[in-house]
Amino acid sequence: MKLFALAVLSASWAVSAVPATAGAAGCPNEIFRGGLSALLPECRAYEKVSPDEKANGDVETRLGFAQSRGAAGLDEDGYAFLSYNGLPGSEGGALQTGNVAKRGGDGWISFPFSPSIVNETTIPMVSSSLLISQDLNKVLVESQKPLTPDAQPGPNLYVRTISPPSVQLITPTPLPIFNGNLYTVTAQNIYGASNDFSHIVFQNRAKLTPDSPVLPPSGQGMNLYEWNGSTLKNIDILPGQTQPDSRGVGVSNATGAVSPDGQRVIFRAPQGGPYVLRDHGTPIYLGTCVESKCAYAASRDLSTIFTADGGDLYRYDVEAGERVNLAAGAAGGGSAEVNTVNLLAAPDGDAVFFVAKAAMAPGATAGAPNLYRWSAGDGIEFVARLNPSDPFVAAQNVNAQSMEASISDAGDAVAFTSVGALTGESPAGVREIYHWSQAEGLTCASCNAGLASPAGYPVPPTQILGGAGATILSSPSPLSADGKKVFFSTVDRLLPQDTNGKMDAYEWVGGTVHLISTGTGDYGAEFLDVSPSAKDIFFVTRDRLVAADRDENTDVYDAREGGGFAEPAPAVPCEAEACRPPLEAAPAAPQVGSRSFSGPPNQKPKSSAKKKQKPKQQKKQHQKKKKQQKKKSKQCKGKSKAKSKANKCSQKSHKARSTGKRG
Ligand SMILES: [Ca+2]
Ligand SMILES: [Ca+2]
Repeated sequence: MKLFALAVLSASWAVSAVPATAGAAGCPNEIFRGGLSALLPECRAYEKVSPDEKANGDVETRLGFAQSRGAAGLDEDGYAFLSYNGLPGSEGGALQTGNVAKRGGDGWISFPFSPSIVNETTIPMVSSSLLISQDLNKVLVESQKPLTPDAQPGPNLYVRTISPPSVQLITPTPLPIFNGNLYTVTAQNIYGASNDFSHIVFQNRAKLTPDSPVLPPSGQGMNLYEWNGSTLKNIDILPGQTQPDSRGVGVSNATGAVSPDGQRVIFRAPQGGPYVLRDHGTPIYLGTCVESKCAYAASRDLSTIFTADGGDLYRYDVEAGERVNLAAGAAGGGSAEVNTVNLLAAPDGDAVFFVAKAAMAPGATAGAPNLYRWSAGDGIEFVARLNPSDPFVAAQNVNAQSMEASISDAGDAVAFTSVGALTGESPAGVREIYHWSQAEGLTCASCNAGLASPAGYPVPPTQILGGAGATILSSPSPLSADGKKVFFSTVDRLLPQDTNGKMDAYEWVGGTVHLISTGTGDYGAEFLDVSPSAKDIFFVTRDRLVAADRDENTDVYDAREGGGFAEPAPAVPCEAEACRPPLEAAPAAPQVGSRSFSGPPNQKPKSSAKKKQKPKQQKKQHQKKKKQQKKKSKQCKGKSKAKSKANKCSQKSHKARSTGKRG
């Protein structure tokens, strides 16, 4: 199959560096740190990531999906997000559409990538974005509208490249339509892809290859398919079988089911059987799991596989073909009682975090859910005594999000949630996010020490593990790759300057917490994701943090280290829009494709109950805020005459409270 150019995506990446200018306060980007940005730590400055024109829709709305999130991927200058109404010029038009924003010299530019969902026939048109590459340049999409000349009519899967624009068909025959598209692929059916998207593994009940069994649209069993860049194969044939097993069990792409080179794929054998690794086409059984009682975690390249099986912890070295019981002897002859729900492995496979009831290291309690770290160099170390209801102990390991834990690249630090009051800084039952590192021990990153009524950590810190791609629906990493910073949202007031009583995004580093959103916004903010270097911290808010944000819709923001864009000084300080940051230079025209939007009127999604769409209450609040702003602006107008900088009016003292090392 050939690559076909996509005329509608004619734009290409155009990224140039922002000039650095020495500033009075020591930040090279001081001239871009006006307004609310001046309050940020680490020379960060606010940048609006989502575009001005959003078809009067929100971005990053959940749209009824449980884990509908954007992703920073491995890109330092990009972010993938969902727009509620579709950006002008997007093919997707009406409903939820996927977009990638890239940072240019003058601002962020959005590239919509969702295919058309225009209903051209009596059959419901299907279009969904299923997986995005880590470089945010390739997207696996399903489209009922043919995107290439070689596509047969019907729902097909395609790999769409954003820049330079191209699209490639990967299904030789369309997914059958039966009773409303029951064969349709969802993000949960995607096992993953190689880094370059030349290998894509997904499951579907449809018979898409000659050797695949015919399965009814619903019921037991799945066919497991691998696209290898040119052909589609059924890879669900296990040793001793001549027919596809047709009962492969999904392993989420978020847990890294496909190696970066596409040569290794991990999946589960029939209904709770052992994990099976396909290594360069050869299936290898990875244990003797009974029913659903086993967990796995792997190095990023799938050369090291950890399994918790029968109370023990195993490490399988794929190159050597060796399987070692890491818990043998550690429990003093008895069973280690290793928890079979979750394992969390370091990307290089040299460390793994696990829970076990046996006391295997100093500090552990026999019979309790002890969180341990095993490493090649240090053996088994005790980390913390978890609560039995904590996600790492109890949440089914269907994907990386459910365990609510994240590991550093070197495997020497972990961030996780617990309701166990592990450091005594919050009442039992309040969920907090904890940080543990070999060097610093256990610390509560989100605890509200010394302040009354901690509300706890309200949103699960979810993550992208070492998989080859992150879905659009995947989730943020609460821990920086170097393991030194934790990011989260909380309604707790962790700093005196957080006065809004609303959720805000925070950064924890070295025992100190910093506000990343303002702490004073009417609507508050929610953390989304960080870039691998943690230079970019993405969050969503309805509050306007830069002058260029003129709408009541939610926007994705980046609190970027050394960031910010040039804003010309206003002609008259603190006049019409008093006390707001200076106006930003006109942004470059959004590169949303070369054709204008001409779809049908926007439709309401079926699952609208959970969406954040300007509820009446919020509208009222906004009107109230407008009045307050007017009032404040008058007050400020007076003050501004005495001030040299217009934006001083909105500034407040922002000294970070050092919480020190705890626990
Ligand atoms: Ca707050
Ligand atoms: Ca806005």
